[in-house]
Amino acid sequence: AGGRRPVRYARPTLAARAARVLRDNDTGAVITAAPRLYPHMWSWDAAFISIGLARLDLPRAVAELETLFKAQWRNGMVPHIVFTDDDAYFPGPDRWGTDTAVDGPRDVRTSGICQPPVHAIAVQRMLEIARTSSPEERADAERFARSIWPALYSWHRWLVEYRTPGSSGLIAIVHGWESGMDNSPRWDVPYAAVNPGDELPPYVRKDVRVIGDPSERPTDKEYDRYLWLIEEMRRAGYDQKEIVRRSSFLVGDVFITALFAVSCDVLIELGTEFGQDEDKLADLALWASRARDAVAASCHSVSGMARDRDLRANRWLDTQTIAGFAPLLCGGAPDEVQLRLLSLLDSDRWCGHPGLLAPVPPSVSPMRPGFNPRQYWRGPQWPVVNWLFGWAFERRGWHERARKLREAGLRLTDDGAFGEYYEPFTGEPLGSTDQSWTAAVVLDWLC
Ligand code: 9YW
Repeated sequence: AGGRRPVRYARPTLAARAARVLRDNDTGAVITAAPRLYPHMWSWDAAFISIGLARLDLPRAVAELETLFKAQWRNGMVPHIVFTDDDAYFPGPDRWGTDTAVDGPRDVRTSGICQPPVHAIAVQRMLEIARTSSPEERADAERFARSIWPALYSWHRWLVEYRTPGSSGLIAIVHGWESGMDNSPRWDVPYAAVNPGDELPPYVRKDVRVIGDPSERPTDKEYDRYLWLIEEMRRAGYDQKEIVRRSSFLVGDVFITALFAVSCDVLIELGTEFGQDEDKLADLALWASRARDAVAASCHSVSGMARDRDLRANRWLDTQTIAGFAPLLCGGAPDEVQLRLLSLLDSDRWCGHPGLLAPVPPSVSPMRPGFNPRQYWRGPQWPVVNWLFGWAFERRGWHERARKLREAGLRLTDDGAFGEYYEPFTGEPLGSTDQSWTAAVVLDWLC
């Protein structure tokens, strides 16, 4: 990690540095999520990266999403990692063993799980940006949005077809990595039921070699469980129905469900503009409304916070984290609940905490027992999560709130280190530096 904050960059310099990070992380084939820690393409990172790139080089932004969607599985799943040849990251393609998966892609090697569906949002944002540019860029972006639409639709259809088991209506994940919030305390209860057997093949972590301070990363015990779930899936040959039926982890993820609802709305907007099939637009409308209802139904009666649901143990997970604000992303909760959530978000339990360097919502409330200001998804602030709330607030017409989140995000990141995540009180960048998606959202905030 990058140590203390030496300097505050002025905006033009910050923008130039962010652009350089994206250029430097470009292998020619993909823009890696981070230079050393993550030498591959990650699914939701690629979406954010394309948004940042759209300001710099639209064809490169388009190519990035095309590369991701070339790795889309034949059943519609967009995989969470598309591997490059670099072997500095574990688990790599051999450990995943998806080469023989029936639905896997040909020609590329990928992981066997997914990540949050933010890709439609990225396409729409790229289009908006291109429309402020030249007529050629505008036409290119429109051509791209039209051509990628069916792949986005089939990705959303996969989430509905394979990942909405049971009656909660929530989109289910089969691995904490699918949430994008790997070791969030959201998953502590369901992970406690994952028992890595003696049959877990041995492995050596590589992340802790790159990040000098292992306390910023998930623990070994957590990693055993992550690897065990992969082992289960691999044994099931990545047959989704089988995995959802049997894996030892199955959780309705309220944050993904909210993002899905709003991404379906965005796809409808794009599809309407580009004359896509009416039946498909109707599907998307139905999926969006079910997802929104599921998010609203998950809200705790006292706190108002949205909850994940452990679908194996059949119970709500009351752990309060940033994901509890999911209804603010997609709407659909009763006004009174929404107001409660907004005032909670502003309160000293979250953004209004007097000790924060910048009023960016931390991954876990600093007032919560177990809050850890340095460890990954257990306390630090993540600029991309801030971007998502800002984007959603803008879309919902809450311009002043969106502006404040943007300003706060820029205050957090003006050290120019482009940390993967930040210590909320000191603003120390943690995890990787020169993280691509951080640079990308900073670029979007600055333009
Ligand atoms: C890992 C790449 C990814 C993100 C995830 C984040 C982290 C990878 O990095 O996971 O090996 O721990 O949790 O959301 O996509 O930036």
